[in-house]
Amino acid sequence: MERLLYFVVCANIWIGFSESHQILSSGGMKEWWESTLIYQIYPRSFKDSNGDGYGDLNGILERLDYVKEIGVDTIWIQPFYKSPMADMGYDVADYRAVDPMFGTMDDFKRLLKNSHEKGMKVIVDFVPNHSSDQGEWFKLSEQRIEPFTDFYVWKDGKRINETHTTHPNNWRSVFRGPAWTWSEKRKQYYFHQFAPQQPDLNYYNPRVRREMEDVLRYWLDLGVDGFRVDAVNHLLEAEHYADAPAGIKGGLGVIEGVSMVYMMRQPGNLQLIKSWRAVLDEYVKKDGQARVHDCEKSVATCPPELLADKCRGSKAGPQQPPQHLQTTR
Ligand SMILES: [Ca+2]
Ligand SMILES: [Ca+2]
Repeated sequence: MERLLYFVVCANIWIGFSESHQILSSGGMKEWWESTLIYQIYPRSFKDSNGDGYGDLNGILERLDYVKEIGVDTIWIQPFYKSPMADMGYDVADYRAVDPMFGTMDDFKRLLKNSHEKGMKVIVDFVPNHSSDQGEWFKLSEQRIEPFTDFYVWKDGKRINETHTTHPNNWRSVFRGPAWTWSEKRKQYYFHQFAPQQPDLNYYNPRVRREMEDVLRYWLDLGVDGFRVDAVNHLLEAEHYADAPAGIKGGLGVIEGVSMVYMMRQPGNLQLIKSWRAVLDEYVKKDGQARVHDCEKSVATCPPELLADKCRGSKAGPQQPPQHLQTTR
């Protein structure tokens, strides 16, 4: 999640093939996402419709004709979910709710309907690695209330003498500092790849996997045309949680002198991505309408198996190539 300092604009032509495309399209015709022009919208700064100083969903609706007019046929809307905005909305407190800053669920439905009536597609962000620490899931997990007790990555502190404990290991956050924050309430540390306000979900817990698949179904049922999946390199962590080795200063995947080798590019990430692709394919099989599944990752840190599985060689992984976000600053 190289922080998205670019607020709007990032149009990309995506090209790729998918298994579902090969099964469902006929006569060699391309699916919409194979040649569509996508316009990225950070809603908070795009267009303010009610004068409160913040862009919103109705602002996007007001400018839809303009977006269409410049030749765009797909919009990708960055997170508009309920969030305390510790990380520009990439700290989601409720995966099924619109933040009041951006409007209401009815506003989103109206925007989606109008987009479709204009022949446009709508892609939304899916932020699976972490939620907000202000969401219900984390609050319940912190209190050890089932089934949320193990929804996040909780560890005891490492004892350093009879009286003191410290972080469970030496892992560093992408945003710098320890990747662990103490919860006085639970008397344990929780893990966060990014900000302390963004606790990582525990993907070794099958309930978490099922819940996040249902989040995808929720938006697919509303009618979205696909997802841009955030921070896929960070989904799973090495299950041994051992101290990471030192890294070369300034080297790739090294933060504050510590290698990210146990925090990124874990083999299981691809299986998670494939499981989400399978959810999209459930819908493709139902109605024959293709959906897009695009994973954020940089080429530099992309797991080799993802690179091999993207695009033309794709069988069940992401449909889109990873390079598009390389255009960001
Ligand atoms: Ca507004
Ligand atoms: Ca993670």
